[in-house]
Amino acid sequence: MEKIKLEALKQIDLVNDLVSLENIRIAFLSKKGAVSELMKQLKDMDPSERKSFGEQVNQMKLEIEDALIQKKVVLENIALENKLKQEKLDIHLDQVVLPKGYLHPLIQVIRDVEDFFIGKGFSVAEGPELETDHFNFEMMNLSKGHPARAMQDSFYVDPERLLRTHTSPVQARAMLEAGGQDLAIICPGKVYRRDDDDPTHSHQFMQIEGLFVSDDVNFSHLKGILLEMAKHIFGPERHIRLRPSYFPFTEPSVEVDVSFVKSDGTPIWIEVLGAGMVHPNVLSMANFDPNQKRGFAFGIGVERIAILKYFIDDIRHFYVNDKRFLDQFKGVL
Ligand code: FA5
Repeated sequence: MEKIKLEALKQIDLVNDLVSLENIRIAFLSKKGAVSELMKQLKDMDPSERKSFGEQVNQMKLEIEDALIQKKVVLENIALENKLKQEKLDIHLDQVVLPKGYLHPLIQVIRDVEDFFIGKGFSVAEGPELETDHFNFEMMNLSKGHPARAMQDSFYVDPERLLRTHTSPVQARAMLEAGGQDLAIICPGKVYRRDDDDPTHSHQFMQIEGLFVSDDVNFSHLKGILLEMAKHIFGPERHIRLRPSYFPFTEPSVEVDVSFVKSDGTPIWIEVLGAGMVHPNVLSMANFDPNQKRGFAFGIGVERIAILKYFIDDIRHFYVNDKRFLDQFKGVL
């Protein structure tokens, strides 16, 4: 009896599926099963033994039944879980992988120049693209009818308002806001001129204005920071050259060229910006005492920097949104 019981319990323990479990039940508990066979011995037994034998067989039957039921619950749960797993309905849409955007090469150049000047303690200022004649010209020492206005012919909205021809009006706005206090700002932004488009000129382009006003600033500070900027943008082997020039809002004024080696190996200079010491008239119009404060200023052509840095042959590539062109600047900065 004990052998039968142990054998039944062992088989129940090892079984892994419901069909085999049912076969075990049949083998031990059905009418022709091992336990029923034991019961059949009862009728040939001495009545004195019959009772306790019967009780023991019943007890064994109960134990085997109990093990069968417990195992059945376990196997049914496993079967249910497997079924649920198989029938699981995934309602997610397939993942749509969108291409990752990147910055336009001109914005990359602006960010690079901003990084450089922010590192030097400058802050970034902004001004309106639709500017008044007053700020675009008069506050820049270009009174009405000044002949130098012809260098920057523009798009007028009405006689007093125009699309700004340079970022220099931000100098005047920032100085007025500073209320006579020292300041160091740069201002990147779009500017507009009635220029004919060609490989190096556009009617809309970008500039980065720079202005530093303090008690003891002089021309060598201007030269030093521009040289350092050129090396930051183009690499340590670059040099700059300053040529005397004329802007009504700076005195003295210079045009700044950066050294460049053409693809055939010829070294040349290419103009990238205008600069100079802020004209005393510009300082006093913005409520600074020109006997106490001096300043330097510059206006960088962003496209020119990008053209030189990335060897671009036509400025118009920057504006037509040809992905074949733009894709070349993925992750440059
Ligand atoms: C000016 O606009 C002055 N406001 C710069 C300045 C600021 C001088 C502060 C002194 C002090 P200019 O017109 O030279 O200067 O323009 C500056 C730069 O803008 C040029 O060196 C050139 O790189 C770029 N630039 C000028 N015109 C165009 C154009 N049509 N298309 C693309 N870039 C241009």
